[in-house]
Amino acid sequence: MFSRRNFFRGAGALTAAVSAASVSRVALAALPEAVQQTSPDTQPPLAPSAGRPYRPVVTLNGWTLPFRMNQGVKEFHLVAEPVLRELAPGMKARLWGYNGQSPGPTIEVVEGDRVRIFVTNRLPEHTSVHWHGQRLPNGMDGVSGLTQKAIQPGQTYVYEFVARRPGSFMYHPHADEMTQMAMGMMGLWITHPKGRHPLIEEVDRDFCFLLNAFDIDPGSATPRIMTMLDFNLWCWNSRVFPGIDTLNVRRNDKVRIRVGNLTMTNHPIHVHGHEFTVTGTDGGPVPKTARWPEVTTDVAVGQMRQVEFVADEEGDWAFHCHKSHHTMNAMGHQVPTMIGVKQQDLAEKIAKLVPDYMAMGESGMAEMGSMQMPLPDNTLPMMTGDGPFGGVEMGGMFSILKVRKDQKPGDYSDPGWYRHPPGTVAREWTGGLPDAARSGTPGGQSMPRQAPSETELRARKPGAHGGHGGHGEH
Ligand SMILES: [Cu+2]
Repeated sequence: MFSRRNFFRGAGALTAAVSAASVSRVALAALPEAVQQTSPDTQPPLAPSAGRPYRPVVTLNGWTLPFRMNQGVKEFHLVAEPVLRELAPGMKARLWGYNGQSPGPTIEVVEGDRVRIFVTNRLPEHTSVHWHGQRLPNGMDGVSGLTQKAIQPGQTYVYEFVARRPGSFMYHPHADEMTQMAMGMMGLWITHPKGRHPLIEEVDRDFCFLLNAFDIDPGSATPRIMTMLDFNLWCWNSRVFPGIDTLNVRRNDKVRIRVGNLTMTNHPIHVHGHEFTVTGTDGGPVPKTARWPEVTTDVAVGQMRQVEFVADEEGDWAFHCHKSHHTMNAMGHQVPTMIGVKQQDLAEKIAKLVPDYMAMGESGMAEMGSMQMPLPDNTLPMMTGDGPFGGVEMGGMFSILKVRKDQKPGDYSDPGWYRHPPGTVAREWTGGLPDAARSGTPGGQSMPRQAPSETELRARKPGAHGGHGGHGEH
């Protein structure tokens, strides 16, 4: 929950050290409170304390920054600082973020609001904040060197503009971006419409999260910032499965999910059991004539996608990035394909040299999800997670949409696993099996071959006994 400690009370040394900086002590005393968040759990929606009403969003494994109203202006206080973030139980990372977490808190305002954001820099290097997607005066755009001086360590800068367009936006540094975004500095910004909007529907549940990625060697805690593509932790809001909270909704709820991508590659975001439409981007609402149904939408780098659907099918529906390597945690790469390779003799020989050596991958990688291999401290298994029917064998960008008829309106708590009605779960077939149908012609219709080739490949089929389906090696 929030920690309402006075940020400057615990930082006397820092305040003294920066007394010569650009903001005087009197001005500091007038700053809005820098609320800190100490938990990586999804916080409940934060109803607005003043100003025009709106239905607040829920940030997955995140929270919304409280504001204070000062003579009609909504004031926020962001503190850029090093943070310790739990990526999933069992692994913490040394990141940079805002107000105690990476990503920083979500900022929620209403179309037409005048907004003032104080940004205090507690990083070891300069920074700035760019308000991605906003219409604003050029000097408030946050590009250090181009539109403002960089915010030096210890300094506080103030940004002020009117939130002109409703929609889904982001914020992130525009100073030493490669380092600061690779370290986790980013956040969401939601501008709610000020009244009924022809292209923005009211919804029952409004979720949001950012796609981000880290490269952290197993056993270490600080991201490698020079990595360009080969990240090993694919995150939603700096969390990986099974650390990502589930999206819990009531059946027939109208659901909106806003996703922003601040990684270095695209992510096709996919939901099971429902179709959605993309109703908006960071460029604004999509005209109704330009919407079509999808079950996957690609979120490219630097984009936001806002999808909507009616959650009318009860169950536990997988919700994930469709790049299979992005639903893996560390160790998912640089492992040779061993499918079909008999490793037993080899493993015994290697074990004499490397006592912990395990042969793996002979029949696919699924065994990785269940094996209890010795792991270095502070890392996660490549794939993991236990569902009601066994191992889920996932990691990274994976969560679950839980649709329940008895989920209370406004209740975001986890209802547990879905209880399937009798007869509605796929099951083993135990009756007789017909022989598999085979083509009677030796080589296609247009060009029959003259004789079977000597180098014909055989399929290895484990467990194909009793002649069903044709064993490949008789
Ligand atoms: Cu992905």
